[in-house]
Amino acid sequence: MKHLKLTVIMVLLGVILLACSNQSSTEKIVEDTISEETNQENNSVKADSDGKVIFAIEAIEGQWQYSSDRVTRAWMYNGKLPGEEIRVNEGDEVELRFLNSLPEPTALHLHGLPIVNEMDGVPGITQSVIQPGEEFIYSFTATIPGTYWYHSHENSAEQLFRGMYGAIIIEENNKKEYAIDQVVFISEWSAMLEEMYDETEQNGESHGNAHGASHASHGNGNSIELPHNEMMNEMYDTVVINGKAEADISSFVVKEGDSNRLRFINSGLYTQTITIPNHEFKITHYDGQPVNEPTFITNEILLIAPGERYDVEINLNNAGAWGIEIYAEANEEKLYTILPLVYEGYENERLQINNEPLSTFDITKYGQSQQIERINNVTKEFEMILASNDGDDTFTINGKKAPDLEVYEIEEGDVIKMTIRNNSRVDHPMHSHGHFFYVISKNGAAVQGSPIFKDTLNIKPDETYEIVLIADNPGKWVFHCHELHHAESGMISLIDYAG
Ligand SMILES: [Cu+2]
Repeated sequence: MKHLKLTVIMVLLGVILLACSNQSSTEKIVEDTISEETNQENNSVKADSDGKVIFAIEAIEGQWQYSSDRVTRAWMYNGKLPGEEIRVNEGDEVELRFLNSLPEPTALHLHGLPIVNEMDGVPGITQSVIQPGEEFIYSFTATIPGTYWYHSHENSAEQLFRGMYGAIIIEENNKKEYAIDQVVFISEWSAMLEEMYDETEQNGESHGNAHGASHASHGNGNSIELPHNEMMNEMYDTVVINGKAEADISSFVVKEGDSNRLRFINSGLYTQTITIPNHEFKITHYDGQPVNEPTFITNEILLIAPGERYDVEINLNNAGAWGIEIYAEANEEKLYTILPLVYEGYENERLQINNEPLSTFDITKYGQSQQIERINNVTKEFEMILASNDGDDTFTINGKKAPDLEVYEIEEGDVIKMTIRNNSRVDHPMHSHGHFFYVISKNGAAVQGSPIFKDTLNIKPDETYEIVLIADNPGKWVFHCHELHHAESGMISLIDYAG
């Protein structure tokens, strides 16, 4: 069996990618007159005289209590974890006036949104990194409704771990009113990792490559040899739901018949499983995009990989106190938690979890099929071979390791068919910036159910998918693994085309 040393994994955790930039200095915020507050309870949301919706977002350090015995020094957007929710209407012009009050550089990626390239928030590719004390205005038009999120794209494994993520919800025009419309962020936390990060900082080392040097002698000074996934399982100890753990996780308190939309977002590093007990449920959206004619299903486990979103509607017709089980597929024993779903009047009852046989949800056979004309005229075909070598300290795309990027050269208007194959031993949730894509086949079998239109697709070991991406948004866009350790260890490619 291949092994890697603790030293190596710590380098892997710490490397800042793509940090250098030759682009012009950060844009300065423009002072506009703020005429009206759109939300009285939320001082960070304003509308200006042109009707623009403006959010003030500050990245700031603070204390965060995950649970009664887990307090951490977190990095948060507006002091919240998850960060300030950006909820806007379809068609809105939106500005995020972002201020970096952290001790280190950062940048803000708008995950899933089909925005213009300069707003994509990838230092070294689309903008200069935002230094401590600097500001940057992210602006976009809320064109396509859905569940999105924003997060750091700089030193991202550490910055997301410390809390730098929040939801962006674009509500449909004429949208259905839900009694419950709520985001459920799933991530993980690690006491060991926090200690390691803090130790690096106390030693006065900069973030990034410093981790390797620092952590080589962590603990008793002996390196521990472990495969990548076992090292992960040693480190991460807690599942976090909406910034809370264990008994501090907020319950959904519901009434029978309540209409609902639960927007699950995986902001962590593990593929997580969601088990909704003794209720029918529908999956209405993949990565914010509607499923064609979803049907109610029961006793199916939903897998959600890093970066993915699933909107779920539960048929609330079975009053009681229920526990939605959420656990990491690769570490059920340690990374397991329960999200309570409690009907009014049952608050003091013991939570019941699923006790029926379960199968795994198959995205390729769900909902009704539908012809998508525009994906039929493929103009270019590419491969994306995902691999790791030398004991998983390096993750590659077509044998290349960032910053030596595999570049897919295309032109505006191309219809690209990409065959993605995972030759490694771990999951790779691949995320395309600035574009959704259609999943058309899995392991040689065509998708039978609803069209699958997503921006993040998990490729498990030995799986092969074909996707079709339409080049309708020119720029330099990264297409990378959202297990951020893998991205920081090389698994990043680039789609590059002019308009
Ligand atoms: Cu990966």
